[in-house]
Amino acid sequence: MKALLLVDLQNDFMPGGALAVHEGLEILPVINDLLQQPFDVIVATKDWHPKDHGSFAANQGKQPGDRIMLEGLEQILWPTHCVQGSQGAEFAPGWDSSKVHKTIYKGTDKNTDSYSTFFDNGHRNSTGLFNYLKEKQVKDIFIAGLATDYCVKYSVFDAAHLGLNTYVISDGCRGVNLQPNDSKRAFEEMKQAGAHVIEYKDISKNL
Ligand code: VGL
Ligand code: ZN
Repeated sequence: MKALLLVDLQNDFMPGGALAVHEGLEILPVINDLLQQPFDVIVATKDWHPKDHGSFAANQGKQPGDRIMLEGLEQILWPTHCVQGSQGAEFAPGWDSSKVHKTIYKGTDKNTDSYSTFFDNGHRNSTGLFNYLKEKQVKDIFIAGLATDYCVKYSVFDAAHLGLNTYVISDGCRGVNLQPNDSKRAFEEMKQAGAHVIEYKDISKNL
């Protein structure tokens, strides 16, 4: 079975949002094209933080971009984003979210961030995504969304390590780019981890 995994297509990651990926809107035509393809399973994720989340700079009396230790892990601090139940945490407009079969929530524990859609950053708890994919007998996973250099990257690493045939649709992703080449480097690291980095125009060859 083949799954499409759409990562964090939420208002706060789009232009005007709290943690905006400046080119985020550019992926929406690709996302809508992907949603026309014959995937067996379509999963979307939501970054879904309690308002007292430890990754929010404001909760630590620090600035976004500062780094702290959180439960023994280095944590980059972010602007307050994707607070559970807020408008910023809703799916962004411009893509057909009615096609999603299952939504996975992550980052719900205030003391641990969760870039990967499979496990928290400490690999201590799972989100339920892998169990769901196993139930559906998914062997191939196609991943797109936001942000290339955080949640997409770590989801791709975990998918590949879990033994899934992992494809990243590069034109269906955009990054935060705290450093200018972070997204480019992230795609290289995903390849090193065993994932296939493809473009949407090559999807039919790989589906
Ligand atoms: C993300 C930073 C913090 C992401 C989520 O979706 O890539 N990045 N929370
Ligand atoms: Zn987050």
